[in-house]
Amino acid sequence: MESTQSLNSSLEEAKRFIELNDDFLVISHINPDGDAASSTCAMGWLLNKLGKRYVMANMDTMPTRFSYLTGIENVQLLQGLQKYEPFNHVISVDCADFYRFGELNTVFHEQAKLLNVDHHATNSHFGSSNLVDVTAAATAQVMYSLINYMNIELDLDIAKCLYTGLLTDTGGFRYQNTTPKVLEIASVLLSHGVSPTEIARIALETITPSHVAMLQCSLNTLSFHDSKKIAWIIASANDLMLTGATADDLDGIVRYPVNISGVEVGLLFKQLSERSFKVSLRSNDFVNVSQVAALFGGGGHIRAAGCTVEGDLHEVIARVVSACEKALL
Ligand SMILES: [Mn+2]
Repeated sequence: MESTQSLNSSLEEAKRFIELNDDFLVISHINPDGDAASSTCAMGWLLNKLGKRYVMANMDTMPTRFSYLTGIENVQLLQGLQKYEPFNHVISVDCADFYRFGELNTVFHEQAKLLNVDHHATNSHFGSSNLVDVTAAATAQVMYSLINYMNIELDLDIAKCLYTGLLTDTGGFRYQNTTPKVLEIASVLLSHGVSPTEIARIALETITPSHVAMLQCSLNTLSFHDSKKIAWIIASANDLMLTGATADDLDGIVRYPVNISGVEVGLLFKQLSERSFKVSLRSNDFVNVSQVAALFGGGGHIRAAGCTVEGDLHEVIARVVSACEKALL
């Protein structure tokens, strides 16, 4: 969003989309994270306040850690949508493009109108209406603006929801997107009775037994480049199977190599099949890991990126580490 004026006109557009229609389908991206879960529930909460009929859905089950979010138990999977008529009015939250919500588009009416509510800089404005604020740290922040704009009073349920989205998308108010505005909103949410300790513990700190088991296995594989500026760990298919770790359980494991003092680039090699590895790349101060990932057909952000590389494990490691080594020069 370039200016306050265009943000206001998008807010007005979103308000009209909601007020003038009914029977909405509210969706978010595959593998939902804290912001996706929070903004889905926040949109449901808002529609409920306005007396609208709606169905919330996602391709994947909502992470169990977010079970305290208002209405999350009502988020349906694709198969649960078969009993409804195709949806004429869809609201997507936290999706940068039309493909992020997976096959949920199979339940859209062919003339369906879509309201796209998001904060990603890469958002393609794929909706028939778009409320995209790229200055917002989270879609939860965009939802806060919309709820305010529509003059709906906050309660503890929605405050917990929005706080969760802000907290998770800012990495616990630590990332660069932790703006004065984010902390102002967080302050308002706290004044509605949100417990910061409780939400931080559930949303950020609690780890699953599978996560710990996987961490144990992968730390055994910790290796360094001669310079000690690149460090990596491996999540082998065998360890993934033995520990039962899901993608969610692997979350954050790549922070271990990059958090070691003196290390600039941290890598996680997750084995997808015999000769295919998903590589997560993280950096601290100067290496643009999205450029390194792009060399292998991947992408992402300057400090966090990913790519998939085919080959024998040792050859894959050698190729990626050598690309990182060049980026260090
Ligand atoms: Mn987000």
